Amino acid sequence: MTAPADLSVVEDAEAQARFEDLIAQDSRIEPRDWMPDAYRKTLIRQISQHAHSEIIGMQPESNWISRAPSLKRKAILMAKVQDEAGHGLYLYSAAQTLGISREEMTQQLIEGKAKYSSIFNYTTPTWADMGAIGWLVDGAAICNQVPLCRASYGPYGRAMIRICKEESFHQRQGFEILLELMQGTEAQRRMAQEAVDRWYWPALMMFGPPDDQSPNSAQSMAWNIKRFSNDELRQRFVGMLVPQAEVMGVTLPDPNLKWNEAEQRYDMSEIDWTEFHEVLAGRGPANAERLRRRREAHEEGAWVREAAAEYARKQALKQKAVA
Ligand code: BYC
Repeated sequence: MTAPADLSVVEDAEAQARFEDLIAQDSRIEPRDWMPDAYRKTLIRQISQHAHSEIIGMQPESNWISRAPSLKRKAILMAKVQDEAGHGLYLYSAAQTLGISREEMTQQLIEGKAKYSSIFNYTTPTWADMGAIGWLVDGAAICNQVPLCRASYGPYGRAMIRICKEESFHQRQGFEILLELMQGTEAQRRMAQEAVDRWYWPALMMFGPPDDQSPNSAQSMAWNIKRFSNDELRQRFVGMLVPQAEVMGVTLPDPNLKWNEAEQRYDMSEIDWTEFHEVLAGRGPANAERLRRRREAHEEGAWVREAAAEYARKQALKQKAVA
């Protein structure tokens, strides 16, 4: 007779084999499926960081809603910021299917223990920054996120499909803001160029460290979470920007940027990785302000959470009385 302990070893081995088979077939892993702990942890890490990025990412733009130059621009920007709140919520929900609660993730964020994208620690001093965020930041997000629609974890991939559709609209509205400024006065053209100068390098950093310094890439690619490496996506992004910059008439702020026909890639200047690590360590231009505002919003929203919990409690009591 097989002892119960041995039986669980056999079951684990079978579950592991089933998981590996699903990955090998490029199928999806669903919340009901067995998955290795490390796979679950990696997904929680990436999806929660992604959700936090969307939520913190609302701040640099919401700062401009009341100052947008026309009613039309105000309405568009408000819709975009609302979309970002929605993206955060889909992503928190996807992470919750892996066994972490929304409260736990929120706590990690407001205590400063969770990462979110480095890009949102930069400031937005002019209206043109709204154009640069849409064009460059959402553009980088699309490059990074379209492959994530095929991520092996079902709830993440499905959330990404909807998010990417909205990101395309965001990217176009940013392009259009910059295009309009570039067709305006000398001062408006300068404002647009300066915003591109400010956001170009931080946008390239969004893709993460160079491949040879990316500790998570190899395993995430083996699990079909990531489909391309950080450097591959960075190259793809630059390839997308070059013709668009020409149409707009802005200059990408890299004197060494040049197509290398022999290697079929863009040559470019070295990214300032010291700046990237400083921002990740909490010492970027707006890290402290972003966290302070997030904490404040969390405290201000306490009554909403209490009211929702009380409503849910009363509804549950009512349903129990009916049953
Ligand atoms: N910022 O081994 P690596 C948006 C961390 S929201 C901060 O390459 P991985 C939008 C990385 O987490 C855009 N941290 O990691 C919203 C890791 O640290 P841990 C957000 C970064 O996971 C509002 C360490 O560095 N998009 O579009 O294989 C308005 C080593 O890196 C960053 C996503 O979150 C960074 N830039 O690859 C407008 C996309 N880069 O966790 C727009 C989903 C790296 O080991 N995430 N780190 O402590 C991903 O695709 C991947 O997680 C990354 C990094 C490509 C970002």
